[in-house]
Amino acid sequence: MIDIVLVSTPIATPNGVPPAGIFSLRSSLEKNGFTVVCIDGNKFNSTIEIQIEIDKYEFKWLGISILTDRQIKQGLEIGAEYDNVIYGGPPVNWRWDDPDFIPKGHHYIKGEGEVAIVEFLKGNLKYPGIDGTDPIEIKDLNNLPPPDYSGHNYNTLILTGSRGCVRRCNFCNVYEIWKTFRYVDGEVLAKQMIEIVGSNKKKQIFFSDSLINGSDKHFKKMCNYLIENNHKIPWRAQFIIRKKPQDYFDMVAKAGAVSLHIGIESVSEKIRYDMNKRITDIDMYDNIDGLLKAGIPKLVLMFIVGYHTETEDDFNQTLYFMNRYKDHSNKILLSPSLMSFISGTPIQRETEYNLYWFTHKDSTLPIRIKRYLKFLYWSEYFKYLSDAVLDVRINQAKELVSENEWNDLYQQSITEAKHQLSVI
Ligand code: B12
Ligand code: SF4
Repeated sequence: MIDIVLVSTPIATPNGVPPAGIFSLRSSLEKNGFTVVCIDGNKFNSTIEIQIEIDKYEFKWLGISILTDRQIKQGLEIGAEYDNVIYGGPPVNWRWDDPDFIPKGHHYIKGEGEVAIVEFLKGNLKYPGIDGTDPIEIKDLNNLPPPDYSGHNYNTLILTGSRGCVRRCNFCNVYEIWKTFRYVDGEVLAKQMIEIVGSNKKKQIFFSDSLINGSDKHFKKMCNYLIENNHKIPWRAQFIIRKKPQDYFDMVAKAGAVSLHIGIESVSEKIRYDMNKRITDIDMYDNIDGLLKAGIPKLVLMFIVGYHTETEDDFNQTLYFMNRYKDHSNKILLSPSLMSFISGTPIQRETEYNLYWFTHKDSTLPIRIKRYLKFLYWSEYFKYLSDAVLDVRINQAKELVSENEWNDLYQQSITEAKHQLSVI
């Protein structure tokens, strides 16, 4: 009899990335003597197929991992067939407290699961986070073993170097979910990378951190350990811009970074400060230029189009930016999002902001959509986007207005975008 079968709910765009939650729980459980089987829901085509796989095992508990709100329905469908179920994952934090949400007798754990699930299996149902009580954060991440992916073949492995964030951008909910910033010692993290990759040189690490260089001291420690010990492990991560010399960017490249996601959000320095992003123009350009010069193969630059204080002049700086880097578009991928409300963000709670959002003449939905379409048009023109991404993004914006309104906005945006291109 296995103590627990852990199953992850499939996501629509897995990109070959493993469900790190269940493999992180597995290593903590096994360290404490429990037997575990992990089932990656992405490997199956339907709920029924997942249940058939689950039914191959005799188990005491079934743990269902739900990554985003989009997986809630299927997660509940899977669990509905069993009595001995425990749920976990980010959406559980804000949806599961409704007493009618899950069948009687099912359990759930809020927050980080590594310690709580061990306590649950030991029978300690009073441990914080279980069945609606407030969870507590794990103070020292150094005590957690890295996720155990053994027996499962992935080319990319997710690893966590830190939880929480050192920044406070006002459109973001990360620091509401993970209240304190905690990190794994840089040298310990480098050793975990080496351990989970093993002898397979093709494997890549994908860091789940909000910012891999949130603690700059430990980031440098990790990079230097990998460089000094000649470990060439490719890794991808989210990276924050800071004032740094060129040898810092060279260190990042030498340590194995193959792709860095950077939240630029807006080309306008004023808007970045309004967002509490607090990155100066000088630092933004120095970092992009420095990372390109160091030879990082891919920079994924994330943008928010249509922030409520953005004016046409702020937005138009985007075109200058795209033109400036056009010779590097094979190394730069632009990832725009249309500004929207995320629950739990400071800005969503500000009444003044809400009034502005709904009533201000410079920040109407049609204006925001037009800017977004121009952003997409220019990105495609300069080859910063793939066609697949372009279609998905256009369709997302299309859903926000009526068909007639969409056709007008589309025509106007393309005409204006072409005109602006012709005069740069
Ligand atoms: C990597 C990642 C992805 C990857 C997916 C990788 C994968 N695993 O398959 C990609 C890039 C594909 C992705 C996509 C999306 N993502 Co995402 N993603 C993340 C990210 C950065 C890391 C997840 C991770 O691996 N964490 C590390 C592991 C160890 O943590 P964990 O999974 O949370 O598991 C812990 C606990 O949750 C708990 N737990 C988990 N499962 C279980 C099960 C049981 C039984 C128990 C007891 C406990 C438990 O214990 C674990 C250990 O502490 C998180 C943010 C973050 N830093 O966590 C966002 C995050 C999960 N994503 C989010 C979102 C919104 C999305 C998208 C919807 C974005 C979009 N608009 O397209 C899409 C959804 C895709 C889809 N089609 O469904 C949100 C979810 C919020 C929500 N309520 O929906 C998050 C929290 C980011 C955020 N701050 O908003 N994502
Ligand atoms: S947007 Fe990124 S840098 Fe800003 S608070 Fe959120 S996770 Fe941190």
